Amino acid sequence: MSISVITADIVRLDVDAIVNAANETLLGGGGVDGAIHRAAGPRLLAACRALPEVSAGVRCPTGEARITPGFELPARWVIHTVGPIWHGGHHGEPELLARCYRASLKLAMAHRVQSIVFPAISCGVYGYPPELAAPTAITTLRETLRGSPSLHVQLCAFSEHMRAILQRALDASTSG
Ligand code: AR6
Repeated sequence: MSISVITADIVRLDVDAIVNAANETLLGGGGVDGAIHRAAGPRLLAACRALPEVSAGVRCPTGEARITPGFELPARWVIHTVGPIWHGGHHGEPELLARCYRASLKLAMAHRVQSIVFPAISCGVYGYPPELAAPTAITTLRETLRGSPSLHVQLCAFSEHMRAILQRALDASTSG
């Protein structure tokens, strides 16, 4: 297992799976979700729409994940997960964020994915402070990846600021 930090537009990456920071409808949105839908083409929206609703309008509850093909993306799969909206940190946000990483990795492993890239789930529109999200992401990945030596995980920043935060959290987790 390896974890590294990169700066990139996630839709351009030629890996087995990219993770989408979606919303519970799975019908697209702004941020990385919008970019992924634009790059994957309309079949992605059709595939998402075809996923069953677990309650009215909800195809993926917060903290869970779903998988679709990547269609026109270089990535073979898109793993859609729904991060928590930040409400100050005392509404279960860290556990829900950890569940996103766990659920996404579990789906990846079930599909024999060997390379996967995560965006900074919840750190955009959903308002999760990156300094708090990064250690949770990395700790959860490390715990979940124990025993999966062949999986390559990349954390994808979309700005230098986010890259520095992710790299610092990764360095802290290896030196500890
Ligand atoms: N490649 C990599 N990272 C990106 C890209 C990209 N192309 N575009 C944005 N980011 P956000 P959230 C970064 O808002 O906070 C959507 O409308 C971005 O800079 O995409 O989980 C959904 O439909 C930030 O660091 O996701 C939901 O309604 C990170 O990705 C809601 O936003 C996540 O920002 C989800 O909000």
